[in-house]
Amino acid sequence: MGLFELNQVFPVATVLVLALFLGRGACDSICPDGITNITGSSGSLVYPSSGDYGVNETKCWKIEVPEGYYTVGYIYRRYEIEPCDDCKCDYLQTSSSYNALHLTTKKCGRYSAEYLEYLRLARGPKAGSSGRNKRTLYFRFVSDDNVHHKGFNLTFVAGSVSGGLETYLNASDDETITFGTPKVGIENYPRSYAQQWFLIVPEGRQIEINFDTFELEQSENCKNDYVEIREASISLYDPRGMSGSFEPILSKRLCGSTKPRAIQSAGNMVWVQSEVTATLLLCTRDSRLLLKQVREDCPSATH
Ligand SMILES: [Ca+2]
Repeated sequence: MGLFELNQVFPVATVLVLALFLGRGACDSICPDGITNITGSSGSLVYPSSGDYGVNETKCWKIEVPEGYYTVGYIYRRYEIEPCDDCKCDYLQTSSSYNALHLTTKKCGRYSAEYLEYLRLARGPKAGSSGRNKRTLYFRFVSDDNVHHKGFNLTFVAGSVSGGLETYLNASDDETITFGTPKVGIENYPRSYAQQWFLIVPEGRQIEINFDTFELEQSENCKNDYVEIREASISLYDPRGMSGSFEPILSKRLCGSTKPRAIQSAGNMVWVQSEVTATLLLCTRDSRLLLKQVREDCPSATH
């Protein structure tokens, strides 16, 4: 229905906008005022920065996360866009493709910050994503000539691939746990292998990870073998499962043979993903990480 309405309504606007810009030799009708580029592994998109949005606006943004990540996940912290039937007054559109951006479903509505926070807790750290193997996400905001609201505020984070055997490790007070690839120090790690570890310490405590041995194949952007580390969470929506692939990043992909510095979490749960591809050529030995629970009164790890 939304798309049908879009096709009915937009040809007129398209002709007008094109006519305006042909004279200046510029641009297209999707984002006539250009695109604001946002790059990084996480960040926010806020519009407007204060007050209400203006009249007859068309604003566009492009979010791009670094190579090595799988997708862009996002969640709204503020969402106040004039509600109308089929969102034909003011609206927000999202797409991983620029050319399809103006054709995607128009979204509008007003949701309290408390409700959005409830959704975040219930559903986990993302409301939407750019899709599989898409590191780019576009947003397009359009307003009409009356009734303005406070607009939107979203946070985004690069999403990672998760996979392999899941291992859950709990540490009690001041306990140190050692874990790593199979038969650490005895054999090379397997040639095609993935594993994820969920590290859990009592609430109110943090986790410190120290690398004892670290020797993985070196590759550009660690595209072959790597270890990456994020905070982890449990969603109210599915309390059976822990996840980490869209949580705050504690370390980007790590590879090579330089031993990484200690990593310290903010929360009491951490996700560690290790992936080794079948294209492994170098003869590498093992990687081992030490999980050490941190007392609240311990000094911070060096970053
Ligand atoms: Ca309006």
